[in-house]
Amino acid sequence: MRDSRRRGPDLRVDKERLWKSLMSLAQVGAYTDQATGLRGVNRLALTDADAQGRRLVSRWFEEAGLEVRVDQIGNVIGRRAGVEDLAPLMSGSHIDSVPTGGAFDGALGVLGALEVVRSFNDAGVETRRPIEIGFFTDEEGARFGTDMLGSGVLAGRISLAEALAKGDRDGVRVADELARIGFAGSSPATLEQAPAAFIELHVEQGPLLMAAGADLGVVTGVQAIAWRELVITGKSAHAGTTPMSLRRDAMLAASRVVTFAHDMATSGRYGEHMRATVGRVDLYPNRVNIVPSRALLTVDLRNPDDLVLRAAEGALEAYVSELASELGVVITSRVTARTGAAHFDGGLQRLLARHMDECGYRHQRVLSGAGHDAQEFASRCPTAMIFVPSMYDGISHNPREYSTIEACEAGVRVLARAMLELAC
Ligand code: HGY
Ligand code: MN
Ligand code: MN
Repeated sequence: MRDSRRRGPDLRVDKERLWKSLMSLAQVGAYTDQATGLRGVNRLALTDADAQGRRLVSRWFEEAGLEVRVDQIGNVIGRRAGVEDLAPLMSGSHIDSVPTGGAFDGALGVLGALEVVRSFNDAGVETRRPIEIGFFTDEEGARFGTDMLGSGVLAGRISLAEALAKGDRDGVRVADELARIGFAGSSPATLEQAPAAFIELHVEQGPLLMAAGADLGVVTGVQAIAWRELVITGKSAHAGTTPMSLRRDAMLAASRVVTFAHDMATSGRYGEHMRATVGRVDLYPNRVNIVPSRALLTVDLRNPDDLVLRAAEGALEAYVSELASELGVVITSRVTARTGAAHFDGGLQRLLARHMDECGYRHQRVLSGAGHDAQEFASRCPTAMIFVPSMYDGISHNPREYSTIEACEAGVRVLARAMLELAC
């Protein structure tokens, strides 16, 4: 009898089937971007669009013969039994998106892992280890303010209670949204058994691989990330009658924070890779003839080095308290997300690089500027990521996000080979 546990050279992955799944999922939450006229994706976590995507991908998991479970934070994991009852090999990513998302961010990692399972099924592959593939709740953090929420709970970094209690800008809670969309699962949101390994496929969302002429990236780790929410309280006043010296202008304070953060990132004092972004400003009353009394703004700081990031955070906090007394406003600051620099497993990196070499793919090591679910697993098991090049200078969190079918196929082919080796 043919050895059903093929270690064989190459498994055929079906790039057309992969692409069809990617493009079908991209229709869920699709919108036309005002600025570019491009079709983008808006599947904010736990919205109806996310729920529709969840149901679609869960059905695909079932059609691929997976035993699907939903956990208490809404993570959805499909299990393919192994010949032996060993710790599973895991792969996956997210299908929630930012409001101006593209077809690939997260989706490629989930549907690429599904394509591996479909290819194993086609080839009659049996693996020693069970294989588990999944999508994790609110990886983006764009709605509830904390990124890698579902995978952070699963890996034990965030408590389930804390995650369920998180609210969006309208005060709608995670727990209520999970119940509303029917994804308040019952399976424990804990890794009772740490996976044997976790591998995530993802688009680079940056320019490095294309610039280097690389076909794929072996990800060395993820930079440190800290998100803050600042609330600035001043005093509303008449725009015409209030002398400049008597104002407590929340918008002026907010604008000073924006320039401080930008100058901090471009000064070189925190290294060449320091990043600072004020992505959200909510202003009140937000009317033409009233000095703003309240500004809520978010500050996203990132650096490859944990200590340097902490120093930058300290500088921001010190600036904010000086600014408050200078402008006569009150400023509160709350950390809403924080993940330290993550380092991926060296052995798995070498395994991925070997498979890329055997397939003839040019590759290079790359540190991820974006956060990923994989970094949560890195604290629990050997973890690695494969990057697929992003076109158009790596633009992402923008409908222009694009990777070619050949690049996606290359990523899935290496993922399949690595999973076959690790699961057999
Ligand atoms: O913000 C990030 O790095 C990721 O897109 N969640
Ligand atoms: Mn992502
Ligand atoms: Mn993203």
